[in-house]
Amino acid sequence: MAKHEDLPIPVYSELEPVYGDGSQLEEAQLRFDRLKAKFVEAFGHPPEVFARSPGRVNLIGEHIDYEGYSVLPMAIRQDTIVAIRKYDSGKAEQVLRIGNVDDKYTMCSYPADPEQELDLKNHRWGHYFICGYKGFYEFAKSKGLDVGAPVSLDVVIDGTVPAGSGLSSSAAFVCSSTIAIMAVHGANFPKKEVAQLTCECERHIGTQSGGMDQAISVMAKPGFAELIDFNPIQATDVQLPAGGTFVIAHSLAESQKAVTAATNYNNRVVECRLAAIVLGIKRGMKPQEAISKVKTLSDVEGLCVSFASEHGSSDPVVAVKELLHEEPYTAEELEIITEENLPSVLGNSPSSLAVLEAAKHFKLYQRASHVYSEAKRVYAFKDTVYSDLSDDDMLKKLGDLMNESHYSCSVLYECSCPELEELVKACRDNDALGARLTGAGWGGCAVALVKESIVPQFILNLKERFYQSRIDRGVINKNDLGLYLFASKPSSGAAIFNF
Ligand code: NG1
Repeated sequence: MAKHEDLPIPVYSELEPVYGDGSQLEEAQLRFDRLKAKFVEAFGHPPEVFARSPGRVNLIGEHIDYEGYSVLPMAIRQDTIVAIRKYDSGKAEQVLRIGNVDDKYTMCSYPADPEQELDLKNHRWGHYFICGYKGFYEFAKSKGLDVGAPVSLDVVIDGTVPAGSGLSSSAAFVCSSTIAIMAVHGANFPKKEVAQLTCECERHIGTQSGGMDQAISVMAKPGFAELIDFNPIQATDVQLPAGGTFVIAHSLAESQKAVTAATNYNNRVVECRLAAIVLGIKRGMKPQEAISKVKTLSDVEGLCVSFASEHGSSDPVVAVKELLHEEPYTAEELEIITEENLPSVLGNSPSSLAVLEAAKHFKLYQRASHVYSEAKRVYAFKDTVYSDLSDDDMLKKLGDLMNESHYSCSVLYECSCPELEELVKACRDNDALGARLTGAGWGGCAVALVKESIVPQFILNLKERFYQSRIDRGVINKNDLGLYLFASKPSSGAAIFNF
């Protein structure tokens, strides 16, 4: 039997296989009807095909996917739906018109040239569609597929994953767009290839992202979290223990990942790369060899483990503690160690140059300690789920691992913020077994593991403790609370709809 990741994106003629039945199905039907109506209103024709891809919550394994380490997310029910039609405008210039059911996002148009560069200084919401568009053509070219000359596309988007929330609204958008573009061109690729190509093409937005969000959005299965491995991408089902529920709570601080990339997300990617190179050199690699061969901390894990074993341990963090120093590194010191100027160490990539320009110093010790310890926690989480502990002990252990992960994100990786700290504390004070920030951080959501029997009370308590004052101050509307605070079950992955 073909492996799950080798199968193409499923194509359905009805909504049930994805949205189940009951109120969720009704809600989905309304959204598809509204999307279609909006499409006809905007373009005077119905769409040819629809695609959807979900957001995700990462249960554990933060900021390690781009270092090559496995992560453990699950898809949530909130998703992005794309309606699309392709046509030949008959003119020399073909155009991509991208509308949104939410009037806040005004119609964007772009030329149909797949080689176009995105104007990153002027961030527009439609840029995420263009990431998928460019990715589709790049992939087709790399595979020698003939997908014809670019023609015009009409598109309308409907997204329910809250933006800047750490729930991967960007990946839901990029994946559903890429899949819609693929479907309207009559193509369908294996899930693992769609996961890989969507990860690469989202980098056109300027973040040096890992592949977690796209992989789970494309490969999720209802009822399971997935252990996602990279190089090659694969997903292993993880059945979560009965009796526990994951509650997602928004800190109401928006995490603007693309806009703050140089000081936040990409900064950490660069710090990890520098930490890996320095560790390689300290373990005997020639500086030039380390610069050309070492891309991630997983590349030098073997060297760190062999160092640790000389000190009676198997933990790479031992090497970090001995070989790196705790005080932040200056650019000058790193240039002496690497015998090279930093821009060329980082291959002069524009996004890395922006990081170097913005950075005062580099916290290599702290970032590497986080990555190696977090990578271990992911496996400890999975092993706990498969252990023969009683349900109660298992849930307690999982909660402890989540708490440790949050501490590491907050103190070593410094990707939390005051609102997330307040929220995580409120979750723990209200009997969550564990709580942590989820996703990139610097705002966005926390995820809490809560005993199923107390979920309604937990939600009420959190409303009182964290949200009420914000409702009173008008930060959010009380009727919208359900968008920011909800329990979530593992949902389905990407799909194409031909009605
Ligand atoms: P979010 O929180 O969705 O922006 C980002 C990255 C992930 C991963 C996490 C941190 C993208 C598309 N996603 O997720 O790959 O690195 O941060 O664990 O950049």
